[in-house]
Amino acid sequence: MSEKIIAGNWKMNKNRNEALDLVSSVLQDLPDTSTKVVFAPPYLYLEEVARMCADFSNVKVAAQNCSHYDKGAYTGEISAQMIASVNADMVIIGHSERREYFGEEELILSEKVNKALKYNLQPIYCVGESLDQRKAEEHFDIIENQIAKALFHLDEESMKKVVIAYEPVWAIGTGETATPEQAQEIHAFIRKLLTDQYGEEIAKSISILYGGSCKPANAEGLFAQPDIDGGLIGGASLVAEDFVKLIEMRS
Ligand code: 3PY
Repeated sequence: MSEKIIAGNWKMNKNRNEALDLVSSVLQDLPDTSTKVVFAPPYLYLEEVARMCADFSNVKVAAQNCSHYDKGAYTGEISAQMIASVNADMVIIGHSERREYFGEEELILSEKVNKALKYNLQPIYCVGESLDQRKAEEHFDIIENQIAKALFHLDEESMKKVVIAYEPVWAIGTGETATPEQAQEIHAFIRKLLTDQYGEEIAKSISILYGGSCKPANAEGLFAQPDIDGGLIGGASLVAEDFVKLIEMRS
């Protein structure tokens, strides 16, 4: 069975004090749950956040990106090994903002997935179509391409460690959300791709999260869908009470 997960992608928000305050508030009000809770703060705070979460077995810490290089003369880059060395557990790879503003494509993203796995970080691999692609009814092809090219070289053991997040680009930072039916349709399609490639048992064990303006006001319908295992949360993860509410709703 796939794990339930609520992951907060903070993006480039919060100074150090604000970051630590947010984590303490969430931990203080953390519901008693087996749902996996993930904080993805900016790199700078990973070590301290990991330390704060160390006593909570279901709370994990993720970086928002990692380099596709192992190490060396790559000014400004942060490697998967560095992220693992400060006790983070996971890394978001291929968020649409990385694809759009930093030109990241499948070839590089598949290498980032490899690097994450090499250093025992669980990848949260993001996929999603733009509004134009959806209007042109290309969304299934786009998602298939994003998944096949970056993930289908993995063997079964590696694939089992991957989390997938479906984030329609038209629903990110726009206040728009996919309807539960639209999201479920894509999640079921992703599950089918995984089944065809790796078999039903592995496909059922992989968590597929919905992202894209997911918040307490719209999460109920989304989380009720059979193939939506949780959420990758943007803005609502920056407000402790909203994030805690989402954890409760997914518990
Ligand atoms: C959003 O909800 O805006 C996100 O991009 C989550 O990753």
